[in-house]
Amino acid sequence: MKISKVEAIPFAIPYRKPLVFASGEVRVAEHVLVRVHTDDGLVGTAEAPPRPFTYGETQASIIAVVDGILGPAMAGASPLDREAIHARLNKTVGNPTAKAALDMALWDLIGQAVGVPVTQLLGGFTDRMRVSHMLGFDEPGAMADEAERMLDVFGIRTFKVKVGRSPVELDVAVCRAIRERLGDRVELYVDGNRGWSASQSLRALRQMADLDLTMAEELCPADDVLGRRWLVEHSPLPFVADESVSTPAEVTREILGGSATMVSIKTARTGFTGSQRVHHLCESLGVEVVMGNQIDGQLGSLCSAAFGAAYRSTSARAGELSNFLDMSDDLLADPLEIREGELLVRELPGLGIEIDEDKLAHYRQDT
Ligand code: MUC
Ligand code: MG
Repeated sequence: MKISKVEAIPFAIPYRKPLVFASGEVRVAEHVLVRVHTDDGLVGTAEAPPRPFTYGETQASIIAVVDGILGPAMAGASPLDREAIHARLNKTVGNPTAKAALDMALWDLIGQAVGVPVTQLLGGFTDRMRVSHMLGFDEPGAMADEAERMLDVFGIRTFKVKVGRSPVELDVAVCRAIRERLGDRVELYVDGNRGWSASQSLRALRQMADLDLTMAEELCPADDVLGRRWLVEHSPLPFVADESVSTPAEVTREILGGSATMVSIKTARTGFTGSQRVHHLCESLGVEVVMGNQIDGQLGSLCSAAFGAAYRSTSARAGELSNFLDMSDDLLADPLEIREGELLVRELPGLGIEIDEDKLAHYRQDT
């Protein structure tokens, strides 16, 4: 089995409900579908979500790097030789979501070739993930309405609330409104996407001390090195590193440097191979993890769930797996379904992805 062709297909699907947060916003899912073909007729599939405000990648840059460098670097290799392929890919720095999508497509190929679901190849800890929903910026009442709808319709009981606006009282009021509306039926945590300074962050955490939040994510920039350490030292909550830990080495640096106490694992940026390294590293360091969301579509969410369900620590908490619910449509022939707040992994070989070719023809942007 040798890699014969690598495709990077741009597509665009509008959001019904745009997601707005401190570092940016997403109104249209302008993603890249990656297909890795082998000479024996298998096709491995994954998607790359460009996030210029986090990694500097764009849809055009992902296509250029896959078509011009990464795809040719993989050609002729066996998908089983993942470490050799990564050594070739890593001769080019950066481009995390492009590399992650290619990595996940390789695992999809391997799973199909041996007839085993990827989640079992990875670890096979459980068959499901509890789901956490991410709530983007709006007025307090509207965000409480949205959380209530997610609880009523999908049974979701964990919410990550986007914060990071000024004055901090705006987001404090949002968290208070959601807690007042849903009481102790739900878990709440916050993500600032680096929007606050260290001192604003601590002020906000103090004002929210009675709201029983479970975690605080990336409230201020990790590049504010001493301010961030000071904040983490004084934070009453576990402090999650997200965009500051896009590689295993960054995990080591941020955790040992005292700039975070938990880690968000995103398959969209570290694929399965890199996410395994992050998982094993966190396990060895005794650091808790949460499965994060890169504002993924259904393909990306399916990949996150496959990884999250594979290990004890990644499935211990609800994973952020539901933002595709805000999209107007998607590409999967057999759409994901969240029921009673849970997402089941697919029991099919590989990742169990079947693309609806009519939808792809409709949403692709290169024809
Ligand atoms: C998140 O957890 O921060 C928004 C920016 C990004 O990099 O990911 C999303 C969600
Ligand atoms: Mg985050």
